[in-house]
Amino acid sequence: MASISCTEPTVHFSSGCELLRHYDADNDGIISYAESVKATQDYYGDIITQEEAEFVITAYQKGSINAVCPGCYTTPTPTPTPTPTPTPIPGAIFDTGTSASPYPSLPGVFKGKLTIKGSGYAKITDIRTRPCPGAAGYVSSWSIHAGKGDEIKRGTYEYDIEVHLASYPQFFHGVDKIENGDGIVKAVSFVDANGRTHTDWIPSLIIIGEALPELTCDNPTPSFTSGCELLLHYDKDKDGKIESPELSGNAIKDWNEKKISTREVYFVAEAWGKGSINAVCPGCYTTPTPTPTPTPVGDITRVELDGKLLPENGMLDWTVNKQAAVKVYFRNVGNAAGEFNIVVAYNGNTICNVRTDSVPADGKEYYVDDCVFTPNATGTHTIKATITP
Ligand SMILES: [Ca+2]
Ligand SMILES: [Ca+2]
Repeated sequence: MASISCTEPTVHFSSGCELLRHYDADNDGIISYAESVKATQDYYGDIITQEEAEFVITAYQKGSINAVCPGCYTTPTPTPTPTPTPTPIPGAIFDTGTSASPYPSLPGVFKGKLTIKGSGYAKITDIRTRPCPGAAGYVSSWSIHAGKGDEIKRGTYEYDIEVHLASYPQFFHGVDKIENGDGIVKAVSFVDANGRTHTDWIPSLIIIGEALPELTCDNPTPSFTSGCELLLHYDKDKDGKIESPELSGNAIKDWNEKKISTREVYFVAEAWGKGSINAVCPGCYTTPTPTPTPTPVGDITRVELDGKLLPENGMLDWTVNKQAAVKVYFRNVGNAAGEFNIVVAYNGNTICNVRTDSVPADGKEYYVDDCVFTPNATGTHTIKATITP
């Protein structure tokens, strides 16, 4: 087992010296009995290793920190009064502040829930941390579950964050959340570099962001040419309203997949809540002009019997026992091509029943001539042609 060195990193501290200084709670250069007991308790609480605890106990036994690590403890210079106020970090919209007892520390992955107080919207542009004394703790990468562009709505809304931390970042221990006037960060888990999960460790976090303007009906949104177009896009059934399935099944789904922004999903939700698109963007939705149902419509234009035009009243002399040809002219005056049934009858008796091929709706005249009959009586009779699709 490697022994602890005063200058090399230990499992949870940037050096053996920092380990001893951490347990010297009253900063007098001496590990008291009570301070050594705290180290033993932390070992039994799985917060530090046995080796680290033994190193602290050694300093207790030897009477001072510098007896173990020469030069580690320096008499603190008197603090000037008043205490200088910490320099605000440019762009910080929420800062957990500095941890008074930042060790024990380890690299690892922190998962938590972030709330930024106030009103309106902000874009999260960076998440940073503070290093422990003597270390270089930093954020290597971060993500926030907040839709396209990492936009958040201020207020009471919680967003899942994941922060990957390197070296020895500052931690708050034994806490489930850190809250101040700007926001709240809640602990979900911190999985350290040794694979151990802590549910009450929160790193010092600085959330950098910028305010965002509200979306409007007429100006471009992050994903659409206007707020109106955004609402029309999610009105999938084109009825001028955003129904619950259009909000949850389409807009929120797209937000989850980072296809639209938080401002956009709330804009759609506003139209859902108000019951119509035009309640949010007056005049945005217009009733679509109904497209006419495609229907073929037949129109008999004239009927010929053996090449002679049947007169208007449909009556013509004919010769008994002589086969006569019937030719029926017609047009399709509808708005869709279609086949037609043409029925020719005289005195109520069907002479023939013809099915046409598909006829284009071009209004031009077509005809059928495969209809014959043989009159069995002389005289003048009524002949009638009808057409149906
Ligand atoms: Ca002490
Ligand atoms: Ca709808």
